[in-house]
Amino acid sequence: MDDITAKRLVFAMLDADGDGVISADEYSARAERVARATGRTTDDPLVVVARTAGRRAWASMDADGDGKVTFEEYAAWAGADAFDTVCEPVLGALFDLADRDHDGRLDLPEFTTLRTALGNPVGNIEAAFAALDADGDGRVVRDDYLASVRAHVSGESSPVGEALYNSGTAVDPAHSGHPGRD
Ligand SMILES: [Ca+2]
Ligand SMILES: [Ca+2]
Ligand SMILES: [Ca+2]
Repeated sequence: MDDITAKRLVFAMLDADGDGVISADEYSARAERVARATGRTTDDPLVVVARTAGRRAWASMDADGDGKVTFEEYAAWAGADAFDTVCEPVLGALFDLADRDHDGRLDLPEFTTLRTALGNPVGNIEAAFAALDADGDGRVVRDDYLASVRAHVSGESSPVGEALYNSGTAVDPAHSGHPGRD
């Protein structure tokens, strides 16, 4: 998978309503969905951390400050540097919401709750979990999860990243620049 394809897959998931831009509400809804799915209250300190990191990430993506993140803005922004400074705190905070016993590991039901709330199809989640759980102990380690997503958005080969983000809707021709039939 090339770099631009990998970024398109992530963008398609972030652009939940498929209108071609990631709105602030669309992005912030992710943290709120994970909070709800994990049974946390809106004032839970971990929810506040995730919300704050998410707001910061979205603002840094909207380079021209017009309140919309286009694919061009996202593609120019996404990569290893942005991941390390902005994305990792967001994904780490969301992971922590799902990590009920705070041991830095998620079992399959917890991982499924997290990734479903973030918009992944369940079939992809199970494949990603299996790939991430290298030692087969039924737990996915926080650092392994973050490293795999980092590899995916950095354009490195990442089977886990592909499993997480590749879905039928993500490669919808209507959003990939091909002319439509209508
Ligand atoms: Ca949108
Ligand atoms: Ca913008
Ligand atoms: Ca845990």
